[in-house]
Amino acid sequence: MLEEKIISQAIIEKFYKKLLDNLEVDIAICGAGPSGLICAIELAKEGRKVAIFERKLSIGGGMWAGGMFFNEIVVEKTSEKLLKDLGVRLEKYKENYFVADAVECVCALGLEAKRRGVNIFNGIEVEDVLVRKNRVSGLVINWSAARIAGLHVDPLSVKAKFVVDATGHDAYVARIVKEKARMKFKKEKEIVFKESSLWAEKGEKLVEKYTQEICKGLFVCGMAANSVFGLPRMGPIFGGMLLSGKKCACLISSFFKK
Ligand code: 48F
Repeated sequence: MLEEKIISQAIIEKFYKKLLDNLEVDIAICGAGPSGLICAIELAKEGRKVAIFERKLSIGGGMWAGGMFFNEIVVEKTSEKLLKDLGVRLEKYKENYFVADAVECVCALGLEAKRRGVNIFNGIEVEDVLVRKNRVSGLVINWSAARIAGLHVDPLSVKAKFVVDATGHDAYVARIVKEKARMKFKKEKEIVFKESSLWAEKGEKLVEKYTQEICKGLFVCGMAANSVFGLPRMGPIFGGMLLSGKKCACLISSFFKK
């Protein structure tokens, strides 16, 4: 015997509790692409309370489609271990080039994040930020479906000790902080909000280097970092995304240890 009312009750009660539990978190990450997922995993490993808000129904961002829908991804030696540790099978293609199935990578990242206790809210997008005492202190969220339907629905808010912009090429959160919250960035003169043309080697090196706290409480990682600082995109190579997410987690973690 199956009772539809009980099925509905189970879903509503469980989700309601999850949302309530995440109205205040240690780290709120916007975007469940590779950089956001790795960042979340590393922080959750240390016992931090992490929530990710992803506007699409699916996690994985640009990782599913490899290059031009050819769903294989390439990583360098420096990040091979990060994927291996998640159980992803990699093949050495040439010295310093490793390939892995893109779908396997996304699934492994998602599973690890869930197993580590990361709360992933898919279908929910970030539309604004909370700023208190000149510090980014949380995210303002809403159903992606409301925007798609063109409905005016007021949002809800989530408090966070740290916020991560892992929105990829859009650098959405950083833009909002600049345009709406009108905050000044630490390296104001270097901020351009326009990634430059594809250059794999340069883009990969710089994405990790430029992963940082851009104003109090707000970190950028992954392609969002390149976008904010006008650095080259790197195309279908993903090692830099993983290393950037990991670096972001280390930087945030060091604040907790202070
Ligand atoms: O684009 P995405 O995969 O970002 P990433 O982690 O990785 C970049 C690579 O995929 C690729 C590349 C190769 O190295 O350059 O592009 O930097 O994932 C970003 C995620 O953020 C979501 C978006 O749907 C995607 O899944 N996102 C963007 N804006 C919002 C958002 C928003 N306002 N609210 C919630 N999610």
